[in-house]
Amino acid sequence: MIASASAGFDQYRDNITHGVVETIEYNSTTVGNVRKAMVYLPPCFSSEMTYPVLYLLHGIGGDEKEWHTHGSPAIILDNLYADDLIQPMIVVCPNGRAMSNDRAEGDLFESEKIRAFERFESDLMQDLIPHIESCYPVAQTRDRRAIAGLSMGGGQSLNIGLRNLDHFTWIGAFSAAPNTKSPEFLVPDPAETSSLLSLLWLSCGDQDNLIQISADVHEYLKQQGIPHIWYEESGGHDWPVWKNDLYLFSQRLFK
Ligand code: FER
Repeated sequence: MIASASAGFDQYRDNITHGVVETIEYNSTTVGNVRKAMVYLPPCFSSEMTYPVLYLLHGIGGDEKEWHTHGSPAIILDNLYADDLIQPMIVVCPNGRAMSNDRAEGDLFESEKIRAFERFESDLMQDLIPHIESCYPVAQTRDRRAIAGLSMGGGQSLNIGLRNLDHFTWIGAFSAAPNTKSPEFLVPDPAETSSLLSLLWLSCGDQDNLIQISADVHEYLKQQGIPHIWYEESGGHDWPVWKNDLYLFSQRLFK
């Protein structure tokens, strides 16, 4: 039984040390332009340290700003850090729609835009991660990178994370969307995946129409004996669920 976030977890506290959020730009060879991402540096950030990185992905209606506009990740993580409940970490929120116009506008379900969420794997692996690792004092080993996201970003986290276990060992999918590949495709070799993973987290609101996608992945993982967390919580396809997920998932990272 996993207890949901305690009251006030997402309320700004004056009397603690705060992290810093900045917008960065990087050159994407994948898309052929300059792309934006948002970077959270933890409280007491020092370039003398070496930090692990969580890549935190948005949904179909969002962009690199979505988590910070709706999910208060900086407040949630600052509070957890003040209470000594998380490891200090850098959190990168990219734009997961890897195409030249990556704004969330027009018909979001258009096939070109859905394909752009697939193309993001190359943008992340070839362009963004190398950029982050050249600009920030971050660890460059597989056990010091995490990937998680909500909905389309949850599907991307499973699709990209499980295919690149030489780069990520902490993977989280919050309310994963229909872009999620089939569990058999995601985990063709259960023994190998089990031996490489540090954490595989699946969660979804019990009122979410997409819950069957996560439940099917969970069922397969269970059948195959692959260690993972399956957390069904009360709520729909919405921010209270994803904020609660970030609060719980981040506490398990890099420990
Ligand atoms: C779909 C329903 C929902 C779908 C994607 C979503 C690709 C994504 C929702 C979200 O990101 O919030 O059929 O197909």
